[in-house]
Amino acid sequence: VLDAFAKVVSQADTRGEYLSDSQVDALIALVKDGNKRVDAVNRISGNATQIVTNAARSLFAEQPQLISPGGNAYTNRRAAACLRDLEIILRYVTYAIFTGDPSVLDDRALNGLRETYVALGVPTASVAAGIVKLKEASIAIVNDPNGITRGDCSNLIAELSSYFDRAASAVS
Ligand code: PEB
Repeated sequence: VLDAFAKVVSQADTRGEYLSDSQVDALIALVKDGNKRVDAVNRISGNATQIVTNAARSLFAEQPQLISPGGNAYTNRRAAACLRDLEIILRYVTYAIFTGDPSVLDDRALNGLRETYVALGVPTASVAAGIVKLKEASIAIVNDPNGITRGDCSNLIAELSSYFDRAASAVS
């Protein structure tokens, strides 16, 4: 599990070199925009229940076979497991956007997740569709212009998207 700083140090040490100017510049940019990152984390964390519930509701509306008899989210127990899984993914994405590095997401959540779903008979394409819904809802909340100083968040949003995409492609 690395953050953006630890990763650069580890890479430089592997080469036995000092940090390069471009590496330092990238980290300075990350510090300068750090408040945006923390705001994004706070907004997602503070609205996590809503993000997860709406993503699941929308997934089940589009794929009603999931909650019909024989479906993988049929019975309250399985529907609850599904909501819980989406919440876990969302939580690890907030860690990744906070640290500016996906390794915590990769190591603690995505590693082996696809194999777990295949073994459980959970339809992986449906999980991926659920993650895309988490992404859309999270971006809408992070980009909400109300109650925040406006600024250019395009890089941050692109990075945030990449973590959801990474999760979706890891399971599908
Ligand atoms: C991953 N999910 C499930 C299980 C595990 C995970 C390990 C089996 C154990 C259990 O049921 O609790 N756990 C989860 C995760 C991490 C972890 C992400 C990361 C650190 O430790 N079913 C659907 C939807 C989808 C879904 C498509 C989007 O139809 C999920 C939600 N996951 C789902 C369901 C189960 C499950 C388990 C329904 C229960 C399956 C079953 O018991 O038959």
